[in-house]
Amino acid sequence: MHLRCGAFKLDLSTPQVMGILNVTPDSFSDGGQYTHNESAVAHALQLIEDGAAVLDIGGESTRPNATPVPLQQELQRVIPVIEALVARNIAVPISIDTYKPAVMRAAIEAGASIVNDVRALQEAGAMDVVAASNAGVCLMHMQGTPQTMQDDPQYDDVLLEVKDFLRARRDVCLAAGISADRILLDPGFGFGKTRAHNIALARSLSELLDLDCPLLVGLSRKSVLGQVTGNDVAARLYASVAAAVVSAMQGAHLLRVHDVKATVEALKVVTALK
Ligand code: 7PM
Repeated sequence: MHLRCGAFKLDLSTPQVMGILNVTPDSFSDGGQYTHNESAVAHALQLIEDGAAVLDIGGESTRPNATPVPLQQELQRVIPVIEALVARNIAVPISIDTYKPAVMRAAIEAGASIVNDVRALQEAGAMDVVAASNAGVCLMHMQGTPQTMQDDPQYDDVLLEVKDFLRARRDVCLAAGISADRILLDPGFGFGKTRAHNIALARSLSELLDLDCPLLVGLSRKSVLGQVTGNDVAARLYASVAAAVVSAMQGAHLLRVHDVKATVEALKVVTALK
């Protein structure tokens, strides 16, 4: 099992980690663009040293409840960081977390190798941008929109609905000429799902392997882990590592996490004991 993405062929025969690169503007300082870029690059190099196989960089626009980030601001936040990392010849692919085709195009042009799209390329023009490139793509399931999705999510059968959606989006990609080995599928934990929905999905994750694409799982620090442990977001490390281990044991190929070092170490045990 592998993912073709840009110039990379990512080996997913053992579970790997996608490190979440922090490019959130620091509310305590006003360091400007240069400080922003410098600290993002330093964080990225640390994530690689910690064992990340992919870096995921996002300008915040895909976050639940986020106030929409204007296009120019999103571009200004992420593109210089991608350029700086590519200039350093880093050994891992860069993923761009966006649903906006213009950001996808600029990021790929700057050297990003994967498009991580919480809207699964449903935005007008997004499919064409990825199809015209050799980038990989992560198709994520979401019910509703980030602004309202947690209001009252409802499913008859959450696994079936997520699986049908991911199959349909995968098939649209295949028809557009994006081969299956460029596609990651992601059930989208926390995106229009209650605690019960998230737990039902996590329990039956392996069912999604039927779709014949590698699976990406993002449970790191998510609210379902807060509901289970009673811990706030700053104290969800152990729960996040446990969730990554359980997901990997169910067949997840790529774990999107904040705490790369701890997760990579835990996944080594999963790999050794499998
Ligand atoms: C606040 C709440 C801030 C939630 C950030 C988040 C995923 C993703 C995100 C995921 C993929 C987070 C989320 N989650 N992309 N982007 N899969 N593919 O915890 O689960 O980072 S945003």
